[in-house]
Amino acid sequence: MGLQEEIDAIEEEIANTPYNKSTEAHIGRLKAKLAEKKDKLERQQAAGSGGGGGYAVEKHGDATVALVGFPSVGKSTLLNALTNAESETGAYEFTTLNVHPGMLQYKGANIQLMDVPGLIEGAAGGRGGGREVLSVVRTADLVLFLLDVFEVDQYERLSEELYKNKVRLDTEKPRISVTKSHKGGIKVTTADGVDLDENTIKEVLREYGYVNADVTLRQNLDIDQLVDALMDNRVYMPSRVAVNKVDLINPDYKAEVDAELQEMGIDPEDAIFISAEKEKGLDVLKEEIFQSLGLIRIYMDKPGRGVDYEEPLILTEGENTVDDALAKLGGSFDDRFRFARVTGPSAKHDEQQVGRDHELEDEDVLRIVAQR
Ligand SMILES: Nc1nc2c(ncn2[C@@H]2O[C@H](COP(=O)(O)OP(=O)(O)OP(=O)(O)O)[C@@H](O)[C@H]2O)c(=O)[nH]1
Ligand SMILES: [Mg+2]
Repeated sequence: MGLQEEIDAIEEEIANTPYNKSTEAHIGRLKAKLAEKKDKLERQQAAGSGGGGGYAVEKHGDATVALVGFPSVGKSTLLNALTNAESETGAYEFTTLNVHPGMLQYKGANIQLMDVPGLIEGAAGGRGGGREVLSVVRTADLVLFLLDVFEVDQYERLSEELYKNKVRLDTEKPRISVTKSHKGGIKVTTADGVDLDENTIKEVLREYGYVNADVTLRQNLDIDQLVDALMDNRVYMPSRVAVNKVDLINPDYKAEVDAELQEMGIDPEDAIFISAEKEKGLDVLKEEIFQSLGLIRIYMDKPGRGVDYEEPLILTEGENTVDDALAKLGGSFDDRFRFARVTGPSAKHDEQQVGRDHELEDEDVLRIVAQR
């Protein structure tokens, strides 16, 4: 049996096995096996097509957004409206890749937007240009779905495609720790509220070759999330939904769009309604992108030059310490650092003296005091 046939057979067996407590461990094992075989098949295809897997896309700016949508929904129009794409395109090495980048400048941050048109045509099963396009999506910090106001159900196809390609949206990486041991088999410790049977967890781990190990689950996971947690090639990132061409609808139709969004699990309040062509709603969209990326602005107080409010240092909510600021500043600050002074939202009082692990917030003013 070829690899593809094996995959088909396992998928069929999973589909035909009713899920309940007595079949849970068996399904767990099947899903673990399935994930492994799919990865193997993908690696074979990558090798066959000369792709080699490690496709590197250069990142520019403070953060990257992948713009994902069906043909003709208005991706290029939006990119041109938001960025300086036309003038910048030549500067990037995307000639062999069907990806169009542009730089959005907003609140002092440089946000790279990537128009990835080939996702739907090429992605299924990783053929054609799909894999390269997906590697671009996988390295992004945010996925922005762009939907046509008359076809918002496209969202399902798009998110399915990303899921199949190991992109996990709007969810944290599952918290689980696995430590190999020398004897005693697989020992499972679970936090309160974990529904999976110990036996299921063991079966899944055995499928991945563990014989002796200590496993701790700190949160409730289903089988798919457990498999995700054990495979190290899943990427986790936030996503937002923008609905384009709203200039074409009359106000009555909006309720219908809202209902459709709701049906797909999208709160219409969270969707961003725009017209890329008429440049409507774009200010809201920019702000939502900025917020979703968790970007924060740090105004540097430079000795003798005052506070620079024009070009803030951009950090993210996850990497927002003084240490992170030093790293981003580069140069010799790091070695010569004595302390910092902070004024603003994160400071208890103006000019608060802080150390390296102080966590900065949006619009803090930061002064580094260094040794001479
Ligand atoms: N009425 C209206 N038309 C729009 C809007 N945005 C884009 N269009 C039109 O929709 C068509 C497709 O727009 P593109 O920007 O080329 O779409 P795309 O998503 O880049 O398409 P592909 O590159 O083929 O994937 C063009 O004729 C645009 O003028 C909008 O907000 N309102
Ligand atoms: Mg286009």
